[in-house]
Amino acid sequence: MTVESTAARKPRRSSKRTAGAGARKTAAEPELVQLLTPEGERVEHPDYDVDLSPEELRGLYRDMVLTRRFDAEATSLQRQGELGLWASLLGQEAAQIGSGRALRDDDYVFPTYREHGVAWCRGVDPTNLLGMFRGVNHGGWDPNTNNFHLYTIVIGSQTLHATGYAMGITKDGADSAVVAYFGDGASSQGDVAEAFTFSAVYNAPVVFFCQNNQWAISEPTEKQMRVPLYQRAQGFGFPGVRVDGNDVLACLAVTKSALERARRGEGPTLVEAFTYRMGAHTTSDDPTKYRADEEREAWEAKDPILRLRTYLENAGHADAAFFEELESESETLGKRVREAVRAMPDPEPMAIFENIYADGHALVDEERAQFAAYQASFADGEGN
Ligand SMILES: Cc1ncc(C[n+]2csc(CCOP(=O)(O)OP(=O)(O)O)c2C)c(N)n1
Ligand SMILES: [Mg+2]
Repeated sequence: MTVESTAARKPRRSSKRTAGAGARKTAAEPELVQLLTPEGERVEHPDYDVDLSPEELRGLYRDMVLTRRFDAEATSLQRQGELGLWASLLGQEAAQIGSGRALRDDDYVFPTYREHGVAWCRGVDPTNLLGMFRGVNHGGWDPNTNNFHLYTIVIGSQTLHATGYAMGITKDGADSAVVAYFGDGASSQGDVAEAFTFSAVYNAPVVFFCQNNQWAISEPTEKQMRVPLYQRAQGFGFPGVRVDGNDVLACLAVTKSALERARRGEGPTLVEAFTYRMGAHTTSDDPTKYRADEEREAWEAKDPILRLRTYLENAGHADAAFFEELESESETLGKRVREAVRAMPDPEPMAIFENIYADGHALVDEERAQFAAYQASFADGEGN
């Protein structure tokens, strides 16, 4: 259900569209936009819909399977000592692929550190992400190659970058839009409140896509909010909507609608994708210390990949050959990723001073000179 503000001056959808809803099967959760139930049954929603061909549906399934595979490889590589850290997206594939596939090429994404599925949709090579977690590429890639900004670890800060970028789009007179990804924990940050205020007042074309995965490391959502997260938007003067974050179709439909609204010049939307972090916060975390196994088991029944598979099979949209081929593609991806990580060279030490300021900076020059002297002190015959 969408919360519309009076400031947004957008009329509610006509009741005509909802009139027949009684005859249709609707989602069980009152506040949750859902188009595909956990049992894989296609349901209708009065405000949101997607019309996808069997090929497009298989494409979404493929994206989710390959993203999960890549993520599992990364976790294993960290356990083998090949990566310093990994933040798994396990369980959040639908939220990321659904929203990621709603984007246009000229839209811009500001991710946090767990958006591997969105990176996949943007065409960022997974090995780039792994280079960062191996500590060999100094944190990045060229954001403008895929309109996918660098991973941001300072919680919530990227919502401000996204808002500023979106305000710039308006000044350029373009009709592209921005998506800022962040988590339930990040929603408690002052930066996020500031981003909401600025984007609302300046009518910035930005979609705030919050993956409420129920946990901020060991802090449950009860310690972050008194009202459902999506309702916060109302106080800032823009719509908020809660979507089933494990339903790739609903995530696609809701994000598309929010992006279209932004392009029409109607300002921001807060999308709360209600999902679950199935794994640990990162490979440095042990969730058994603070949450019960039953909770994870309950969410396993809502698995985003399984429900789409059930739907594809029941609707006759995918056959055994498709799933077999995908399994072999998945194996190939895993092998490619493992080999690429192991072959990554250590970075050239002085490279850390590159790509900081476009035109150089006196302080960086000073630090570079100091570090060069320090490096030189290890040369034969010196420092003994
Ligand atoms: C400003 C800031 N404060 C604290 C941290 C430490 N920290 C890293 S991740 C995290 C929790 C974030 O939770 P959430 O926003 O729900 O995202 P999730 O990890 O669940 O995807 C915290 C507190 C940080 N990185 N930045
Ligand atoms: Mg969280």
